[in-house]
Amino acid sequence: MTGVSLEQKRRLVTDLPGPRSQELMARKLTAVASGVGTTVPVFAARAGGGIVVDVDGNQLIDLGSGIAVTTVGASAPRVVAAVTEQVEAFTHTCFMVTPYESYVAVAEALNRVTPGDHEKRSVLFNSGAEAVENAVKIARAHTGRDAVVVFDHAYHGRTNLTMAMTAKNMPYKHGFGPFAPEVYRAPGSYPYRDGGVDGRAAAARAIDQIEKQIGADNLAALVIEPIQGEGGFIAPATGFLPALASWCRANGVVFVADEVQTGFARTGDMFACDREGVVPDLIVTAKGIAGGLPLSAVTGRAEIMDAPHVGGLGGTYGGNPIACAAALAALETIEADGLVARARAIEDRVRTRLLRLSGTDSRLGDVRGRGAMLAVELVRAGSQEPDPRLARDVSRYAHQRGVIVLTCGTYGNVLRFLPPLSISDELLDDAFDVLTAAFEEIR
Ligand code: PLZ
Repeated sequence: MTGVSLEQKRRLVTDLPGPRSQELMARKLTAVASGVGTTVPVFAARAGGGIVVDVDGNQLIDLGSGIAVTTVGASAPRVVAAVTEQVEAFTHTCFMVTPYESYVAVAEALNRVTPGDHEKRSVLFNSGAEAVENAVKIARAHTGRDAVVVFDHAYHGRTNLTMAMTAKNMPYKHGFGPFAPEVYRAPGSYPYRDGGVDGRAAAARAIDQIEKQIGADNLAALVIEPIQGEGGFIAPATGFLPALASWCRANGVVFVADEVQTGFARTGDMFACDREGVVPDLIVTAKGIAGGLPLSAVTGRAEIMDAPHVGGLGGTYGGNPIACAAALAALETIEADGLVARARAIEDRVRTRLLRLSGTDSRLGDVRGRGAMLAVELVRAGSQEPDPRLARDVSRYAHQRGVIVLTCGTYGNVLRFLPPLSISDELLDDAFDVLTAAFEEIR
């Protein structure tokens, strides 16, 4: 099912990192700005299915997908073919200069697959942060209002406006201010840590604060990740998102779903909003949209999307033809290969393993997430006190044994699992055997 020629097996032929990776890391230290960190100290040579091959010939299991990007795999056959064909035809003309069909086709596809059957328009960009910024621009143009509300534990990017929207100081914001004005933060829904407040009550709490501190009349947009990603894979209590969406509708506030991390089959639905039937006014997508090529989008109600003046939206590379070709191929792969169902099957398999572990080890405080976006929040045994050291130690243990696993969370204590949907069951089982051993050995 992977369609790639890489053998789908974990195999270590050197200690990790191997000698070639160490050499490259030494070069990185003298050539690359130190502000850019790396999670796993191996350099990639090839990747596909559920495997990353490093420059020493080690084969690692990929539970990260390059942070939820390579949902269809890192060398998905349809994506490789489409990109190759496009790169031979032309690399770039700029859609704002001489347009090309694939941009229009991606917009049509996004208008079709995103939640809601109302009339939609789309616009394409390069990164998630750039698309979030543009969603705010569009909402401001439509409403004539300035304020934007975001939530505790939110992550929306690293550009100036999106730094203001992101909650966590370190490493994203520290020393990089001043930040954009008119961004306000509201309390969200964090079932593990907010004492069992249900979704409706959590929404009422947020709405009360928004009305008192901002005023609905001043609010252009409410921007929310339907499952928070970098903040800790926090799925809000049922009812939270629908209540916020209906308050927005009643108050003329543009409801923006940031599905940069959750979109395109990742959560076991095409979009995370689909689970509760929430229809956002605007939806922001990136990451999984294009099989690893840089592409992002804002899609939404035609009357909102068409509010900015002609020429008001754009950018040199937005909707680059190679990225568009990749997106059409990635979407075809998701639909033809049944990857939404595959994400649910991965959830069953991984959740079973995590619950088995958490049943015998109280340091696994909360198992959560959906589809192939699952996580475990680590705490000190018998408490809810975050344990970022354990998250770091377990992930390092896994990295040394050839399993790429990422951490996240406001407290840095969440292990998150984002395998490509092209991964085999055998690789998942092997990876979770390694993680099980990690929890047994690390005390
Ligand atoms: N919105 C919900 O998850 C990117 C960030 C990694 P860009 N998340 C990974 C890092 O440390 O920089 C993200 C996201 C959500 C927006 C973004 C931003 O997307 O493509 O990284 O700009």
